[in-house]
Amino acid sequence: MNKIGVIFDLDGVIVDTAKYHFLAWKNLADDLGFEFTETHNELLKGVSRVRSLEILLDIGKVNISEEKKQEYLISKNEDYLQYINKMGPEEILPGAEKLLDTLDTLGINYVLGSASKNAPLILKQVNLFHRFKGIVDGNSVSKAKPDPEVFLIGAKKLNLFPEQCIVFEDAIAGVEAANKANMTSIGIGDKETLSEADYNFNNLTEIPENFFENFLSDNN
Ligand code: B16
Ligand code: MG
Repeated sequence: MNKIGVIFDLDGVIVDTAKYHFLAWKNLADDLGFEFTETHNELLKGVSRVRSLEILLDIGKVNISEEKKQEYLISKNEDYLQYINKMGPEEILPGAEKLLDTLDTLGINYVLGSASKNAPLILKQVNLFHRFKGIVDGNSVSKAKPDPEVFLIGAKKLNLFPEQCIVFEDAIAGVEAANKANMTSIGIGDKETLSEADYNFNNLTEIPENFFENFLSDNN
């Protein structure tokens, strides 16, 4: 029996939905009358929808009622979903499908561990939903990353202890969550930004063929 499992973040690891979040948040900022740049958008990566809105309102120095916030959360998501509904398998990031194939061949189970409440829809759009043994998303957690909750639930779905789980993440908050959960963290993206990760790769095409075999022999 294999004694390791994998937990994948979604945005920035399997697909790049950050560009659609950007367009939708920028629309809201335009309506509110302030500039929202791609650099600002970096601050929202891996962060929950509610927290993203708070960061955006801070950037624009806008003060609004709770009721208005709820309204904006709904309208931003409706806007975002227009882009998501047009997504297809061609948007899967390079190396992702090959990596899933490798895990299937090795008999290693994998689940999703994403902050997004839209994660099931996105995975269905790109035709990967059926491949995951479980989905942990923004609807399943009460505490957002960097809290380890999302990954600890993922470990339960894998029937594994946290130490047996390997997490692929592109956001600082996600790497922190994986480390707090006592899992092996793999940072995907800028090595300097994700310096807290146990391993770093620029993207999934860089994962060596024998990467998981080393873990299997360590754990057996
Ligand atoms: P939603 P991940 C995260 O996905 C995104 O990186 C982040 O920018 C977004 O705010 C969050 O999902 C919530 O998304 O509005 O769809 O619920 O990286 O955790 O897969
Ligand atoms: Mg991410």
